[in-house]
Amino acid sequence: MEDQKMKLHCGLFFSGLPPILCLHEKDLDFELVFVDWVAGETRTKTFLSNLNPFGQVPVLEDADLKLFESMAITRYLAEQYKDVGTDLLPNDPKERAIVSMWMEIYTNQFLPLASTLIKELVIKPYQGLATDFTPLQENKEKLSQILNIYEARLGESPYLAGESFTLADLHHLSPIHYMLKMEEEGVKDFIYSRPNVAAWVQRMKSRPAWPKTVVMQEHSFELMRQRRLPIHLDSSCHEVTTVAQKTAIVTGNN
Ligand SMILES: N[C@@H](CCC(=O)N[C@@H](CS)C(=O)NCC(=O)O)C(=O)O
Repeated sequence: MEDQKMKLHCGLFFSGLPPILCLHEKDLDFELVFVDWVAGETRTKTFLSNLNPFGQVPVLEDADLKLFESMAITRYLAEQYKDVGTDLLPNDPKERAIVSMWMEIYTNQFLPLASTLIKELVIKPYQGLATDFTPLQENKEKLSQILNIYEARLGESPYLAGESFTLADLHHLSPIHYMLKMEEEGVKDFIYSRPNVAAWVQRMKSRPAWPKTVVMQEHSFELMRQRRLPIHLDSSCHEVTTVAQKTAIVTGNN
């Protein structure tokens, strides 16, 4: 019988974490296929023609559906599996519009600034490239102003869109997780110096789905570091497939 388990193709760093977190919030059974995009695995002919012509992860496969773009993936999961696990999107159109608004704020205001920090201070060092400190100062000032608005908002309600945890909160946690790992002066203080923002982050990290997400990501990273690819993990972090087609993917179809 054909295996209908959902598959999430996912790599290191922040775009992959929201779909993993969403799948755990929904308590859905899935298989994680780790893709080493830093090593060019999203640029192979196979990947481009079968999964995402834009050459990026994450990509979700759910039966006949193939979906890329992390926000499209989490919105699909929230709608398709609405009655399973945590409900991440309110029914009321006005409440739902507030969630959409904060997701737009995330994409257009928060993420460009946070992702520059992550690119310069996490990804480039990981790739063995030099950090460019020039954009960081201006970036930090803008991020600080934006987070002041978050601080005020989170003084009014425990989550961005109101009383409950939604997709809007879920997406922020991933870049914030990487920011909190940075040793660069002042970055952690963006979060910790703002009591409402700090409490919000703490509330999100206390959710049972978060440690499962981090364990899965770190386990993939560890396996990748040992070069035991390809990496297929099930929802409980067990390896479900070992070795096999990596060589075919990387060399045969390049
Ligand atoms: N907007 C996309 C961004 C995806 C993205 O940037 N993915 C990175 C990994 S975090 C990637 O696959 N990079 C490979 C490349 O661009 O070559 C999303 O949210 O899914």
